[in-house]
Amino acid sequence: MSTPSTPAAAASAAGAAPSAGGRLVHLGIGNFSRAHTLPYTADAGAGEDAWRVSAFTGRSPAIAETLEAQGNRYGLVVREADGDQVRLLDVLDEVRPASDIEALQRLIADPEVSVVTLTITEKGYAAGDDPAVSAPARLALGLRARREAGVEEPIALVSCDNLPGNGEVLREAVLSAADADTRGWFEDHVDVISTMVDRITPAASAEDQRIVEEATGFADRATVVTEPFTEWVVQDAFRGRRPAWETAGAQLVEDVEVHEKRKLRLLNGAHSLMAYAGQLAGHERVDQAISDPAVRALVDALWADARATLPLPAAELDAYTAALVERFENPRMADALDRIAADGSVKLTVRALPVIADRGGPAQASGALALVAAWTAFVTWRVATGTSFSDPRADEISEAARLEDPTARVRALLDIVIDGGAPQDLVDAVVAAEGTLPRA
Ligand code: CS2
Repeated sequence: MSTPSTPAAAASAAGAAPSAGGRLVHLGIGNFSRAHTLPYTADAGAGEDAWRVSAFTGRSPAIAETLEAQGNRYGLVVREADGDQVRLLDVLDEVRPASDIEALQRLIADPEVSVVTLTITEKGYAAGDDPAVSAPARLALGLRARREAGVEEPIALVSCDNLPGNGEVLREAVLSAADADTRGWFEDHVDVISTMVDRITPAASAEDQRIVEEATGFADRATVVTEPFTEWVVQDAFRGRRPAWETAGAQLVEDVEVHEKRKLRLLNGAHSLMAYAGQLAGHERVDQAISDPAVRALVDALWADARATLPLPAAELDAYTAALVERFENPRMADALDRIAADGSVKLTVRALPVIADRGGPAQASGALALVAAWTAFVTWRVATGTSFSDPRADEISEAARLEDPTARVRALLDIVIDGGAPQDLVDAVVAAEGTLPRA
């Protein structure tokens, strides 16, 4: 399986264009990667040019068992406005639980592996340096094994999560968990790549599994459902071999930052706003929320703020937001607001707070402010009604949300989210904005 690792081989690989097949490791296989990164890799080359994937799960190992039991193939349902396109994906060679660190080290130490893609969610980058709970820490152990094996071929770590500068965030997370020798070796051997990923991927149902079986004859227990739209903008900074993702529609660019900001502040910002304000207004799904004029007005106000922070032509932003409305309105997607509501304490710092800061403070950013207020009001409502919500800091949030005095409550909630504490003008503005949100 491996080719001999020599400096000469490394030199010829350095600066190499996308090339004939290889193996990549994926960390955090979930619905999103099965609908996005894996199809791009599957479509990047066939036959001798095919790339194969060894994947690891996130915290729950369940998907590894499900996929192994069906030969690591799975069905992808692309939900078009007027019907479904179904295809079977066969790009995975193995799927292992995250806890199988030995297998990860063996793979990363193999010179045939030159790419690691990650979909570990926003909170995965702040998981610390304990390999038992942190993917970046496990990756640091893998890189240590590669260094100790004397592999000279460059390896690229490709972040596919919704964070601005996700490559830099990944670099910091891996380096802070790595031993000193691996930190010293890193610069010459490892590329860290930022990417912007986009494809809305709601949870699939048993009915979707039936649709795959009917269309293909394959009894699938790992079906994913997604929208026709897909976008991947990848920083073009690989020294080593990689799949020719551009042949599958990805864009390789020098700088992904503006693409990341556009997507995070417009798509993901609106998503989070709908997730909180939409549920407070009595909705369960994205298409219902965007069709409610009161929620739509909030989305438009958020977009007005976000657009003012983006260095892009108005016509491009008009086209982008118009396309977003269409994507959100698609009733066939049945995308649950509660899926998007998860992990608000991490998402707000990316989707709302930087917009408020770029606008010069809450008084200049009522649209982005409403997103923060929708979150504080949402968690307060969930705690008051004894309904759980998913967040890495759910315990602290619940305690803060129980405070009776509105100013003390909002301050305590925002202090969880904002390093160094929330400024008073933001706290006061959020308390006032909570009162203006539509309620069921
Ligand atoms: C959503 C994203 O879960 C969320 O917070 O906003 O999963 C969103 O669907 C994707 O980023 C779309 O590309």
